[in-house]
Amino acid sequence: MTDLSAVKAALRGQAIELPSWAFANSGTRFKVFGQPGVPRTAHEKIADAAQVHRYTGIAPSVALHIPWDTVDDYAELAAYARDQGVRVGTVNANVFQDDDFKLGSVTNPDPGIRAKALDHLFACIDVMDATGSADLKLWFADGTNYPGQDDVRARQDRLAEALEAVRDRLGPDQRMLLEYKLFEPAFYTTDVPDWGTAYAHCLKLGDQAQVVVDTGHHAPGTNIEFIVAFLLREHKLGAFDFNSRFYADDDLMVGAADPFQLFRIMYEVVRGGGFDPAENIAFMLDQCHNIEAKIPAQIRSVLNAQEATAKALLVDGDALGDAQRAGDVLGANAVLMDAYNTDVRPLLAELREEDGRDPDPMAAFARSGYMEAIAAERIGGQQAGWGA
Ligand code: PSV
Ligand code: MN
Ligand code: MN
Repeated sequence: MTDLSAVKAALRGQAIELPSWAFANSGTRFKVFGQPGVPRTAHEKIADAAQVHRYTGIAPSVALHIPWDTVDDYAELAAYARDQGVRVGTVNANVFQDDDFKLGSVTNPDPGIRAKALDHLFACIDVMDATGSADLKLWFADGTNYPGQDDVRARQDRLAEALEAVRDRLGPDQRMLLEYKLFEPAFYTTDVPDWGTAYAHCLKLGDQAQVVVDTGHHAPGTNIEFIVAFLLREHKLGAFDFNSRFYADDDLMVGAADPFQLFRIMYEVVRGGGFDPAENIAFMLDQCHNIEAKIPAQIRSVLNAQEATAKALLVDGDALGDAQRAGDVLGANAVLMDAYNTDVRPLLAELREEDGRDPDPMAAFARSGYMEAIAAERIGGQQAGWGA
C-alpha cells in the first residue's frame, strides 16, 4: 500500500520551471500566428509565468533565453520576478541565430567565430551572476549537412575546448547543463547528437557539468526512461526539457502526445531518487504554443507533469519488488499499470484545496480576467525568436 500522505508531501515539493519563450509568439518556418496580449518584454513574459505559478503552485521559476530576453539590468529583472512571486532560473545560451554561426558556433572551423561564440557563453554567465541563477543551459545547433564538409573529430576537440573554458568560468555554485539533440538544424552530423556524447563530455568536465534530457530530441522509439535511469544512477542527470512530440522536435505540450511515456520517465525519476533535493534536477518545460493560448497551455503542461508524477509516486514499490524478485512478469507489469491507470485528478484537486488553491487551475485562470486584460493592454507582442 502506498502512503498517501507521503505522496502528497512529495507533490508539494515538486517544481517545474517555465520557459520565457513559451509566452511569446511562435510558429513553424511556414507561419507565425500572432496572438492577442502576448508579452512585448522579458518583464511581461515573467508576469505571465507568474500566473502559471499562482494557479498551480508548482512553477516557481522562469528560464531565460539570451538574447531573446535581453534587458539592460538583469538584477532588476530578477527583483521584478521576485515581486511577481517567482524567480529567474536557468539561463539558456543562444549561439544559433547569428549569421556567423552558419557553419557552427563553438565547433566552427574559424577560430574567430569560435571566440565569438565563447564570448556569448561567458556573457550568459555574467547574466547568471546578476540574476543569481545557478544553471547555464547549452544547446549547440552545430553540425554538418554533407559528408566531408568538416572534420567530425576536430569538431569534438573544439567542442571539448569550449566546454572546458565555460567550466573554468563558472562560479563555485554554478553548473553547466549540456543538451543533446539528434538532428536539426544539421542533417548529416550533429556535434552533440545523443546522451552518450553529452555524458562523455560531462564526465571529463567534472561535477559542474551535467546532461539535459529534452524529451523531443531522440529518434522515434527511443527508450527515454532508460536514459533517465542510467544518467540518474551516475548522478549526471542535470535537467529535463519537457515537451512532447509526434514526429520530430515538435515542442508540443508535455504529456499530450504520450502521457504513458511521461509516466514511465517520472517513475524512473522517483525510483532513482530524482526528486531528492540533493540530486538537484531542474525540471523545465521547453515548449512553444503555436496555435493554442499560451498561459493556459503552460498551466495544462504543468498539470500534465504533476499528474504523471502523482501516478509515478503511487507505484507500490513493495509489491513491484516482490513481483520482480519472483520473476512474475505479468504481476510486475500489473503493479505499474495499476498506478498509471489511477485517476489522480481527485487527489490533486484535494491537495490544492488543502493548500488554499482553486482545485481547478485551468478554470480559475480563465475566470480571472487576466487574458482579457493583457489583450487590451499589450499591443505588438514579441516573437519568441525563431520559426518565422
Ligand atoms: C533546441 O531544439 C532546443 O530544444 C534548445 O533547448 C533551445 O535552447 C530551445 O530548443 C529553444 O526552444
Ligand atoms: Mn530544449
Ligand atoms: Mn528542442
